[in-house]
Amino acid sequence: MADSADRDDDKQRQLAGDRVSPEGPALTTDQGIRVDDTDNSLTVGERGPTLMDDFHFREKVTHFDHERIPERVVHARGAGAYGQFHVYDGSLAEFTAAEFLTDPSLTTPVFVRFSTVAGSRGSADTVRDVRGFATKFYTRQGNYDLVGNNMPVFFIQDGIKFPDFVHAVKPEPHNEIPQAQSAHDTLWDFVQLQPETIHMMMWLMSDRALPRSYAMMQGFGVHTFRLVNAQGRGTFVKFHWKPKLGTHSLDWDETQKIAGKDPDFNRRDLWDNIESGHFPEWELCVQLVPEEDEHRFGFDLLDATKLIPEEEVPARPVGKMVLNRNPDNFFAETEQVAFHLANVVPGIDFTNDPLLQGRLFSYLDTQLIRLGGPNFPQIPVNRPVADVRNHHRDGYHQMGIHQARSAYHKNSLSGGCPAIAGDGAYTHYQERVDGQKIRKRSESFNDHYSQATLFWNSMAGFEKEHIVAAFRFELGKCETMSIREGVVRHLNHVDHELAVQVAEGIGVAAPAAAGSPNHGRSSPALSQANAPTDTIEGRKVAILVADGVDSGDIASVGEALVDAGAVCEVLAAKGGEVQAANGAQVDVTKAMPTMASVLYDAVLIPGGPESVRALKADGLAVHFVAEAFKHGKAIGAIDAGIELLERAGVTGVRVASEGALTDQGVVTRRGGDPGFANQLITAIAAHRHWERDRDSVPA
Ligand code: HDE
Repeated sequence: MADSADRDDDKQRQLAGDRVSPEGPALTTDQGIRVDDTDNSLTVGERGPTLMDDFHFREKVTHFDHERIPERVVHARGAGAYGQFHVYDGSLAEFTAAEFLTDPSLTTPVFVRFSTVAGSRGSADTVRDVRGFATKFYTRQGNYDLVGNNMPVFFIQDGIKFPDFVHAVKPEPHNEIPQAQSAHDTLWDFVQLQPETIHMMMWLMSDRALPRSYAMMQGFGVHTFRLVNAQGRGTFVKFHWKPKLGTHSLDWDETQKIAGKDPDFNRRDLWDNIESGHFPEWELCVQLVPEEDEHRFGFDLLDATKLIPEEEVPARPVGKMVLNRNPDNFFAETEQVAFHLANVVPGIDFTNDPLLQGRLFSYLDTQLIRLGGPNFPQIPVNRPVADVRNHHRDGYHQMGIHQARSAYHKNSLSGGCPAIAGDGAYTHYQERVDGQKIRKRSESFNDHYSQATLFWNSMAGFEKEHIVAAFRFELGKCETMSIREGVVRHLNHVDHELAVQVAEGIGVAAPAAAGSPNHGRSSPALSQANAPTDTIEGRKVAILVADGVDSGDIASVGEALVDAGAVCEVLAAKGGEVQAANGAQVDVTKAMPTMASVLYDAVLIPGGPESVRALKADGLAVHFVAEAFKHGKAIGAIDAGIELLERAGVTGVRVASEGALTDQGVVTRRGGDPGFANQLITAIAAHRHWERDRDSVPA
């Protein structure tokens, strides 16, 4: 008893910055020497020089001086989480020997890191960029890394072009401007001279580059890989992750504002959802192509600038991944995690995609410098759950104490250990390859426009508008006119109307006739407008209040929203509490000046004439509603709350005269109507209401 009381006392003293008892858990140096003062250097007298004797000072500052490691050359900014993968029953045993893809009784732990590509570690989350989606499966057969993106194709076809591409998209070398932006001359110069980029540029200019949440993002392995079954038969495979919450994006204007209001927007969303038990979920899907069908497509399966339309080869769901645990330490886990395309388990193999082959070299190479030597697989987040035994020795940061005398194969001194595996060993797919050594791109890689056209044709009207606006913005920032013209020439081979619309916005002469005829084919699976929209899980709703609010509205509607999985926050002019019309105290979650409508998915304005009068007189509240309307968000307004809509310039929308009514995602109610909450839930689940006349709203 006395012991635990002492420990409690120690804890209290520690919190107060005081000393602990002689046995207590005190601050120490790296050598375990207990330290009694970490706030004052050792000096000669109170005002004299600091002494070299102060080993604690020197160790503390030296360690600090060495805290940074180089950031990733690409994908520097990221956020990660742990979770689990389960394969479904009726698995892939016919196609692969990978145990984690065939045994439904297994729970495979995973670590996933999401990232942006171009920006530095400290850049904003919501920039226009591709998102990395890298998954490490800690399988019993060893680590398998699926290192993908949120877009199914890539900018280039051959790994040898990667340094060129990255140098073009990164900030320009003379002035390191712009940070994490693709709107600058060097990128678009690369694009105009390298037309294989065009399909991916269509994706980059689309809403896919602005994900609302990592949990609302698809993932793609991009390359064609190979599954190999126990008999050694191969099947081509494309990997897809499909999010349970559907695939949804932010508005471009909104992303730019969020970059200032909350640069950690996506990272925070991932963290908060896991902390509050809204665990993000994806289904793993595979597109399988028998080897004998390799040449049945109008493009080359080895060309990473092409996708296989899901209408041609369905994406078959094979398992589910849930992310349910945040890391304990960002640096130790998210920063030090090392993914590598070459980390494969038996049953999964590569193809001769020249981009994929380039990646097989790059990842280990970059990690050797980034993580300071060859022993980074020993860092906890990188360690396999499978046993590791080999003859690798020494090197920087070696953590193992190898006891065997022989570090070579074969040996007799250690009983021949470790022995060579029999069953369960990785065996490479026995593909027959012969040819001459040449530097030449296959002619089957030459069609750079058909799939860009397919993508364009598949977009809903609002998605096309966003793509045109994005090209106008990006090319409008290009200072070199000939680069703008060059890109328009390529777009004219994608779709004439697209090229004309872009040209008109950037001061370039519109092409007179189409560069190539539009083939007219589309793939509905490519449009986010066809994404499921039946849940509001993880959506954030702002409830705007002031003194005199109708607390009954907050309670009844707020409860229904929370029950449906949303997060509701009460915002008022100041933090603390407001007094409801019935005298009750309503806790304020956040003060309005610290937040903004761009940080929420929807707004609710409860009734209460006095509250609404105050909100109408508050510019921040008025702007909040106007901006939410401009960004197409669901808005709910009850009784007097409807007046705030009018004050915010929300016109051209029908509002309820009695009962509940939804028009263009604006849900209004006068008097009691239990249907209001459900209508608001439906409006939020629809994600955005692009059909509104948004341009006339000055927010
Ligand atoms: Fe990467 N890529 N990449 N990449 N990549 C890296 O590896 C590279 C490519 C992707 O969260 C680097 O450890 C080359 C395609 C993700 O830690 C580096 C080529 C796809 C991540 C590298 C490609 C990706 C990386 C930088 C062309 C989608 C972040 C730091 C041959 C399928 C992983 C590192 C994480 C990271 C090289 C092309 C996805 C330099 C040479 C295609 C998600 O090795």
